[in-house]
Amino acid sequence: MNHDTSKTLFDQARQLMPGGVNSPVRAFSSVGETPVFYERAQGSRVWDADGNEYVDFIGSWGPMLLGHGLPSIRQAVTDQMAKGVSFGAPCRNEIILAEKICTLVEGAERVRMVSSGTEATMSAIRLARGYTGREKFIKFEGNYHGHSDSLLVSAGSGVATFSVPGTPGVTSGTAADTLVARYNDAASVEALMEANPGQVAAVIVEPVAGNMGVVPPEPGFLEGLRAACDAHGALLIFDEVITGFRVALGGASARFGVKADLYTFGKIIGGGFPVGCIAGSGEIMDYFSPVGPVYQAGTLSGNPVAMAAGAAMLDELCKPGVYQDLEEKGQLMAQVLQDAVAESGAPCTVNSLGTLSTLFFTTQRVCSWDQAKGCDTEAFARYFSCMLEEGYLIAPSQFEAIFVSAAHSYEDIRNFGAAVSRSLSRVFS
Ligand code: HOZ
Repeated sequence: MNHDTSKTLFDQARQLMPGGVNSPVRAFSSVGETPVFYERAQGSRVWDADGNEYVDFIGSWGPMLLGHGLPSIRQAVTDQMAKGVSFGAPCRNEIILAEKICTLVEGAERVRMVSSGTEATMSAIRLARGYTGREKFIKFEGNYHGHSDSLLVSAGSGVATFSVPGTPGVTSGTAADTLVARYNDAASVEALMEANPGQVAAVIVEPVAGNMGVVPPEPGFLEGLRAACDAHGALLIFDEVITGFRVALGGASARFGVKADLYTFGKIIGGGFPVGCIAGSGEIMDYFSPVGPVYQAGTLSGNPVAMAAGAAMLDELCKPGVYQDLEEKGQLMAQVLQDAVAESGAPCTVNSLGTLSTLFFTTQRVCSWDQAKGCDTEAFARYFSCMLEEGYLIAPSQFEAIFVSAAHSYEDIRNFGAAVSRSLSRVFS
């Protein structure tokens, strides 16, 4: 495959942007490759600047749950563009999207729209602190909630990919209020609550971890968090930026039957546009300004074009059969990955939940960050290069998910499995 144009563009980009990118993981540096410069995308396919075609299993890191270039989203966006692109003022589209989210997510009575998942989680923590009058909060090692200061402690995703030890620029004072527990270990949360009595405002968790690779919750883990929060007067925040409207129409909360006090959503609720939101009960949400004292704001929050795209996306997701189709394709992905591991004899393990999967380069069962971080990331990098050469885009990191979309055909997924098998055989030959 020829990548000459991407290489030239990357050289230009590096002069103009740190590392040539606007977000670290997409630089491909951890897998020793030059990033592919996308030219266009449609359905399950992406074409790069050299004209190469790929089957896309990154899906813009989640929002392309139904594939690229959905006609209804394009139409909604075009219609709104003709009426105005940005208002910085209330508009009807905000109500339409907010109403859909409140109908679909149990316990969501109000939402605050923002422009990214990072903003959503950052604001949810601030809201929890304002509501409880407490300063500390608990997060899990290997979970990633975007890049706001207090949430970058022991984070997954790019922070884990580049082994960033603690980020310069985050003060020790800020980090001191972030308590870190072990994922899938509710007892570690209970211990932190007891060691910090009356001080913990919230526990924030990815209900299915997606940023240390995919790690589903063990039975009882989410229930344990709910119980610990109730016992100690803290709020439970589900960061559903990846899982929301993906693992079920009502998100991970609906899938596992555990309610949080606050939810954060992103990616999918913008249909590919920059949108996030915080959702919860009226009692808690009304602590946000202008009703309550917790300040939170944004000119682009509730942007009319992004709201139109998000509403069109949720309408698509509400059509009959969508989640059954997604679930079946996700199961097939898990199966072909397991088959590839068995055929190649590679020392790998597969984790999956619905349309989210990760091929871990370890023989251990992975249910915690300790186990995930022990993976052979060099072997992953060699596998990544083989898959790129095979024409597949997967996240350039061991600590991310393979995203299956409704636009993938069964054949796409079976062919992917065959490519994984060939790649693993090459890596471990
Ligand atoms: N937040 C995404 C991690 N799952 C990656 C996107 C990025 O960091 O650019």
